Amino acid sequence: NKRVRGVSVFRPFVFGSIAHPFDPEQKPPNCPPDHTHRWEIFVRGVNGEDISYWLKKVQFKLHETYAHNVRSIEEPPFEVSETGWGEFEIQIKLYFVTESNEKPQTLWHSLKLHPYGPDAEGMKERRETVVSQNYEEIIFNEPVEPFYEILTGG
Ligand code: SLL
Repeated sequence: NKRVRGVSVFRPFVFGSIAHPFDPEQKPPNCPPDHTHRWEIFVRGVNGEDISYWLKKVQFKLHETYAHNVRSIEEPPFEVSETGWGEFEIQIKLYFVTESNEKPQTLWHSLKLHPYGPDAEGMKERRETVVSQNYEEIIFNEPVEPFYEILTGG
């Protein structure tokens, strides 16, 4: 497969987490008693843009305290929903469509459950949704021709 020389193609996306504290009275069914939050980790397009034409699969590696802690999501939405009590680093591995010939790329995200701010102690007791997300751009340098066609809609 020939590469398109001298060309770089950028594709934007967003990845991160959103966490909601439970109402202590309303824990989800089958939820362990020490869990305090429901959270999601996700990789998505900017403004809901479809990214599945270049992103084939996302593997999220959760903390080892989770059963089946490696979660592979093969189609959009590329996200995992869980409950828990603690913050940890999540490894996110991006797999590109077969035509791309590209190796997977790894990102890291710190799952945030608690709001941070000047009053750190008090903040931990505050019950609010915590969003932690990053805008990122993936760069495909000298993509192979079939992938270049896909990327540019050619
Ligand atoms: C900590 N380093 O000690 C972190 C680890 C692990 C979080 C946090 C649920 C596990 C389960 C969970 O929230 N694990 O019961 O499935 O703070």
